[in-house]
Amino acid sequence: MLDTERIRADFPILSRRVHDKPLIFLDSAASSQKPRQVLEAMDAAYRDCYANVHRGVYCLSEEATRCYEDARDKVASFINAGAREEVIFTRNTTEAINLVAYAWGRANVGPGDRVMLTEMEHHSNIVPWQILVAEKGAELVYLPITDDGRLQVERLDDLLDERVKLVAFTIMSNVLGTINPTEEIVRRARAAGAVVLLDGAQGTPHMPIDVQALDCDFLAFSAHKMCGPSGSGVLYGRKELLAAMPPFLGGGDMIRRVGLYESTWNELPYKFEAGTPPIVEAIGLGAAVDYLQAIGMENVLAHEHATAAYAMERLLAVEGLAIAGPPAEQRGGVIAFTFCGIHPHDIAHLLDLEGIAVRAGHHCAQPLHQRLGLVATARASFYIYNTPQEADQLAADLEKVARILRKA
Ligand code: 7TS
Repeated sequence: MLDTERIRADFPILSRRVHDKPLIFLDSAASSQKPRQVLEAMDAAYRDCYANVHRGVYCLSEEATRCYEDARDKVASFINAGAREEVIFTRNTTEAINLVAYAWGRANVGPGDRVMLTEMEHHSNIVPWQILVAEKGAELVYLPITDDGRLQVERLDDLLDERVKLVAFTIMSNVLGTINPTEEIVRRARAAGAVVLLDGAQGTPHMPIDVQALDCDFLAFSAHKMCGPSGSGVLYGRKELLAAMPPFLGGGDMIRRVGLYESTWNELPYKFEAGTPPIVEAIGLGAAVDYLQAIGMENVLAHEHATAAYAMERLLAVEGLAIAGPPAEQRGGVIAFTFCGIHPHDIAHLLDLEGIAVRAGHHCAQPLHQRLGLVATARASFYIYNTPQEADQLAADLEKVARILRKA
């Protein structure tokens, strides 16, 4: 089990008050808070060794380049990439998925081809593929979910035929909390000849990820959901695929030679890192990886299973509350719910007055909400710094919300 008290002490923001109540932060699925180790690493990078990377022959630029490239090594080891050049720094998950949709998709998807997604995807793993298939005369197919929010894996055999060129799906749902049987789906998709992209925006912060064991072709994730800064994300790609892909964005650093009418491309990973990268943000991601690895990703996952199970039990005891998604054993620390027909924005607003931050809305998963017959949900998401007492407080304050609205 995690030493939550010690972890909490690393996060300066957790000691502040909101509306004169202690902050209870339950929106880490949107973006996590940052430990002082990450803040200090970024502060030190700006104070002590800041310069642009890959350009200078002077000391500061060489130091900054070393720190930036060290961060790449840390990320490569965190996801067990086979080679450091398979790790490309992007701005976030969304940009990483778009990189694949534009660079790989435009070269490999044609008329009549299919891209397979699932009904539980975030808009970031839907819209880039809609743009691609519209441009190419290809089509989208969706692996359906069950009413309790699990993928209907048994439908894969019907859907995976030779037209499916890519299967792109999330490791963990940002609404249902469902942890998908990722390894099995990757194996079956690849056996059917498809390339596989994993949306790791929710999976990577919460569980051990080994891209070689998963045998995926691409993995996209964001630093800001895993204790790192905003403005930094990662695309992992299998070397052979990345090497064969044309560039995504053109500009400085991604070229080998530029003529007036044509150019040639830099080697991996720089071919996909056009322009000045988010240097200090990548260094911050490296520090976040160190921080999470010191805790141990197995421990992070165990803490989430336990916290989600406890929070679900407490919330289900609140009259009129219904939780979307599967039982606790099959999910991470994300709990989306409806409550007594109260609009989720009202729930979030009234909880905010008690110092509790939850998200309300469709959580960038409108097709999923439509499938579930819901317009919106309130969502509490738990991370390494959340405690069972915070789940107790959430349940107690929801009861208070119901009392206030009943009187109104
Ligand atoms: N994929 C999933 C599964 C996500 O949960 C998110 C962000 C993204 C992709 C996009 O990540 P970004 O860093 O590029 O924005 N999810 C959420 C959320 O649930 N609430 O706010 C952002």
